[in-house]
Amino acid sequence: MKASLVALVTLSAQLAAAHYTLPDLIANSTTFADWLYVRETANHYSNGPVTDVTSEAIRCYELDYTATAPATSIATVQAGSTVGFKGNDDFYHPGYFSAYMSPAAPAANSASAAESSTWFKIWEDPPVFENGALVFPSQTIDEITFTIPKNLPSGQYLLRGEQIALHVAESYGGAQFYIGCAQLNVVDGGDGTPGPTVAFPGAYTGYEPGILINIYDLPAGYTGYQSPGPAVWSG
Ligand SMILES: *[C@@H]1O[C@H](CO)[C@@H](O)[C@H](O)[C@H]1NC(C)=O
Ligand SMILES: [Cu+2]
Repeated sequence: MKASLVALVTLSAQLAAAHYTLPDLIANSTTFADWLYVRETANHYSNGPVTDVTSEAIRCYELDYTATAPATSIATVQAGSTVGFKGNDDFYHPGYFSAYMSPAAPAANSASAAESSTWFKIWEDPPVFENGALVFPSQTIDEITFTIPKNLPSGQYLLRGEQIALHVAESYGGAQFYIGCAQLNVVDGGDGTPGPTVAFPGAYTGYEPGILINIYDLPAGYTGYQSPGPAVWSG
């Protein structure tokens, strides 16, 4: 009995360790402190994922819907520059990475910002279908980086990084969403019109072939990973 308790405790520790958060904004080639520019998430201690795509948590997963945004700083970044998120651990799970942005009114640190259909996707790193199997972006990296589109108009934005982990996604609600939202003031922007836009919640139903999928037993005639959400706006 004692041995099985030890085994259980060890297993729980491994499960907890196999989750992660995205607490650090990367900008200007610098990795900033935990939760300085990224809204602190409700899983800051548990590291657990969001699994309900219809919940408010799917937007930014804030610890507190009213207090977290104003408590978080706003980072000034240049359009066309490289930004990203560093995790608190390697992104262990096989999954699909993407990044979205939304204009944030009245400001990036407003709790009520970006609650409607204003989010557009600026980057993705999908699995590749090769020799009958899905090959996933590296699971030994602990950061993702990408470019703020050069033509993005200057202004206040939220930047939402996401991994949809797919290791237990074969049943509805099994996919695990690891999310972080950074608060940005974009400068030196252009006159592009970002789109198509979606809302969070709303962007996903949970039944998309890129979310409800058994990655270890692909359907007959499978032709490749279909990214959930809108197409990437590259500016
Ligand atoms: C990044 O560099 C720009 C240009 O020098 C500067 O205005 C901005 O404050 C820097 N951002 C951060 C988060 O340090
Ligand atoms: Cu996990």
